[in-house]
Amino acid sequence: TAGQPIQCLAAVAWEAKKPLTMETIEVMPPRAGEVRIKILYTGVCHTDAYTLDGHDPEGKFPCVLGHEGGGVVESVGEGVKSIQPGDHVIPLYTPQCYECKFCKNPKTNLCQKIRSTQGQGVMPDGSVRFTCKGKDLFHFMGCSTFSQYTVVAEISVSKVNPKAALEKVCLLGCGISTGYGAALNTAKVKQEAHIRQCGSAKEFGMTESFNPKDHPDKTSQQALVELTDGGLDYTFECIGNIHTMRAALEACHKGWGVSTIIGVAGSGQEISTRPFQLVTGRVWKGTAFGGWKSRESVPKLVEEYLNKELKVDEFVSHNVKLDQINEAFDLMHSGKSIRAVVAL
Ligand code: AHE
Ligand code: ZN
Ligand code: ZN
Repeated sequence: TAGQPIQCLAAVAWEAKKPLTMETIEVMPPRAGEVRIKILYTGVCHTDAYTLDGHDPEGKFPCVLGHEGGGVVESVGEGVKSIQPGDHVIPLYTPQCYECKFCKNPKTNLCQKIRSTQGQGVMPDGSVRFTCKGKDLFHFMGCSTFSQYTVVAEISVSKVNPKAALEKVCLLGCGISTGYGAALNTAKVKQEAHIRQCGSAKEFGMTESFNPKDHPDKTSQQALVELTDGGLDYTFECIGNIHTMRAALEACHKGWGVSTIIGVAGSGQEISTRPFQLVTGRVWKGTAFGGWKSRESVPKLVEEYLNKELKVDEFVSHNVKLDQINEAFDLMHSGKSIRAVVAL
């Protein structure tokens, strides 16, 4: 198949706010510095829904969504040195080129080498590798994992230990790495208990829960500050709601509380708070892909999983087939799933 177009199935997003449809698409061979991957599994993330629902200012249609995949390299383009056919890989929406000024700076993971073309839904040379019914399809987040084959830049590929089940570690392509890294790398949470991964349930180390509806006479931040003797040491906003972002900052303890934004807010939305909140020692931060420098870190996260130091299996709440991918979106919207993993 190397050097030839491949026909395969993909879930195509033809336009915003419409369900994905199953299509046979053509996937061009990888050009110089590119890799073609047979995607075996993909998670579905809220960011896929966010773009599909028309909230993403960078959303381009028609496109192939998906950015939480795992697969096997089918072929590589000219000059590709770091990856070979047969390698088990996780595509990376935050690449790592090792050359740009962001990659050279230990303070950030935000490689900018291909950020502008990635945001435009095209490969670094400005063209696309997908067609369907005679139309070009845009790429998404440099990954497009809702297709049985995809083409990505070499700098957007992490090679992982083939002993790790791709149907689990695909989730290290976004959700798990983002949450874990937000606590570890961005907020720099100190307690061991937290480093052992807080999640959404007791299974992951949760000891308390808080429902603002139980405090109808107060704002969430007022109630939380009272319940915690002055506020929380660390808060994380994961849902992309600007009101929760404010509440999460203001629920932090005066003098030292750190609030980290992970959630992606819709086009045109802005955050606000009284500057006094920052003057009095609360810190507002944000994180993308958990601050992990991706190509060097994802293989290590996979090793942590294999050594049973990092939970991954527990996040897979549902398994579906590619032609049921819209049901995976429904499960996510209804809050019934943690992660539905799609088998391609
Ligand atoms: N395209 C959006 C921004 C979307 C966004 O913030 N994406 C996150 C990852 S979400 C993972 O589920 C991210 O890492 N962003 C860094 C980047 O460079 O995009 C918009 O607002 O334009
Ligand atoms: Zn995501
Ligand atoms: Zn870079």
